[in-house]
Amino acid sequence: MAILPIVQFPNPVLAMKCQPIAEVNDDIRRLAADMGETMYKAPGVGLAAPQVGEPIRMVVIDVSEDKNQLLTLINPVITERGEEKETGEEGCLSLPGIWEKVTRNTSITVQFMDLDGQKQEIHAEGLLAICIQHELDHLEGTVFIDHLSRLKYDRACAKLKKRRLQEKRDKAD
Ligand code: K1U
Ligand code: ZN
Repeated sequence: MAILPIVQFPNPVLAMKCQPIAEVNDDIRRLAADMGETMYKAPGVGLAAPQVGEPIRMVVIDVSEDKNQLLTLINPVITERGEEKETGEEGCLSLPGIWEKVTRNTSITVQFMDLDGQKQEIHAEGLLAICIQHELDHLEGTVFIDHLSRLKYDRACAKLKKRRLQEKRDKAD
């Protein structure tokens, strides 16, 4: 297994609509394992394939306390959304240091393929539902700050730029 570099916003791969996975083979299983390891190391609760430079429809998620419930969703589709919505703070490993409020459905049903190529369906609520929606947005080329007003989006980009400049300066010192 390997820790992969996480692509940083605004890399164009983060704005791509990702392609469906035609066959779940050993290459896909290896990438899923590497994505899981990369997510745990970051640390994060989710990671989408475009965040490691692969514009394909696969995400890994683990919202468990003990970090022992890794979910791999291949070609996931949200088939049902509950009526209720909630607004909560989100972050993203591709936009480190940025946390902003986003409104999402509190419960969803998702169909996907597992690592054996078998069709599965789960009903998700709470953080799992939020995280799935955040990761599935990545597969459409959407990052969480795309949900913000123009003003808040611009502020987030400016904060990111400032943070990166500071990091560069710190490295040079
Ligand atoms: O897509 C990503 O970059 C992963 C992202 C997922 C996410 C976080 C919060 C709300 C919705 C979706 C992250 O994992 S950001 C890091 C994070 O949440 C975290 C960091 C340290 C400990 C626990 C969580
Ligand atoms: Zn993200």
